[in-house]
Amino acid sequence: MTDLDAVLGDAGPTGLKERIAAELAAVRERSLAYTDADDDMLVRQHSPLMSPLVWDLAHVGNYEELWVLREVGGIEPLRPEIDHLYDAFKYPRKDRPSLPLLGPAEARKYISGVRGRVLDVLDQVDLTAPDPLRSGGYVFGLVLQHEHQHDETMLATLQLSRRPGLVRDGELPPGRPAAEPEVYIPAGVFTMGTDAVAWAYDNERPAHRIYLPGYWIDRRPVTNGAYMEFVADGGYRDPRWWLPQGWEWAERNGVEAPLYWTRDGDTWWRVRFGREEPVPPDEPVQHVSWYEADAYARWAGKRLPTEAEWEKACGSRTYPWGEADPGHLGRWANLGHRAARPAPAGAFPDGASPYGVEQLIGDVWEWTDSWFQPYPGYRCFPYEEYSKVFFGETYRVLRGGSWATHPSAVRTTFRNWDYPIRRQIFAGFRCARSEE
Ligand code: AVJ
Ligand code: FE
Repeated sequence: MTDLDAVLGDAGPTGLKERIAAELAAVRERSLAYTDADDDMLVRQHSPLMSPLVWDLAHVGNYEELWVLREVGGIEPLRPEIDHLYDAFKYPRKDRPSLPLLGPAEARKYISGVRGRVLDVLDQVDLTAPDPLRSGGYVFGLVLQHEHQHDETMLATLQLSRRPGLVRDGELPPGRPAAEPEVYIPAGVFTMGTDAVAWAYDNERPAHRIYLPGYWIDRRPVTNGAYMEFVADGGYRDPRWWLPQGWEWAERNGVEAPLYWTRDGDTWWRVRFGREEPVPPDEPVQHVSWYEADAYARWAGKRLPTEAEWEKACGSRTYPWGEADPGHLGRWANLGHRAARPAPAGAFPDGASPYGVEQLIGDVWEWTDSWFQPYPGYRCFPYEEYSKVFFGETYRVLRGGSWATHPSAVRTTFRNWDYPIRRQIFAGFRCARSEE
């Protein structure tokens, strides 16, 4: 059971409330920054894969109203007539532009109204109450991480829009060559998942013991330069490397390189938030689907790691580097839209795990060879539509967060998932191989 005292920390409930209020302000500032554009940009459909940005903006407020105001605060619905519009299971993303959605100004007004009342609930709520939604401020962690996840989704939509000037970039540390490209993880049992991380989702629980035979794993994510060798070697034209459904997907969609890449002579270019630039060889490859990652791994005589292998390589700590909060010290990982790209391979030696595996957290979400399934002893909380309805053999698991992921919405045990054909997300991978 999560240790409440550890959650409350030395500053106790008051301190935790201050932290929650600060994080709520920070995430809202982020959401408003990503939607600080003309109305047409916010209401139009940039891709059938994505909602209009104004949908995400109001949806995060509606979600916050559902869980904090109604579920915990017992407050009557503010605008019950709009609930169905922002229920992610009612209307698929491609149909949302045609819905009578709140316009940008109305959406901002609505979510600001919700937030004002949420801060009142935060003031009154007892964070030491036994109720699992109140205890340790779980419900606030739920809405915080939810809004940050939609902010990352909005960045993927902004990238798809190819509109320049809307997404700021930033400085990143330089990369450095790797001593050894692979790390050996010896056979043995480790603890997967968590019972201790206060705001961990139900799919990260419970902590359970797993035995893994010895295996090798790449020290860093696969870089653009390495991926270019696969492309140059005809990787996209050789069905040997592809699962049949992956080969069929690539053929049907004319996939010949990672999304946003174009070739000009011998040079690969990419469009990044509306800017054309040469693809930097030393950055982790991004915007590849699970099928492309799997094909590359096979071409390299390797495979994708399972999520258990990925998590073990982190060393069974909240973060590979320990407990230190990634938000404060940028020396551990490239997170929270510090820059609008992955950092060069080798840029975060201090973020390495006890095994010496690097850049596990941040930069690019990493595809694993695992389907999104419940852990033994999984208990659904607080609702089925976050994890449970996605379990099965439809979605592949991604780990580690990307450059666009906020530090509060990622950790060693955090599990993301998506269709294997998706590549508009900030996803890359690293390879593994079994002991002979
Ligand atoms: C965990 C990123 C797959 O975006 O569908 C947002 C997160 N869940 N609103 C998603 C989520 C509900 C979810 N992923
Ligand atoms: Fe959502």
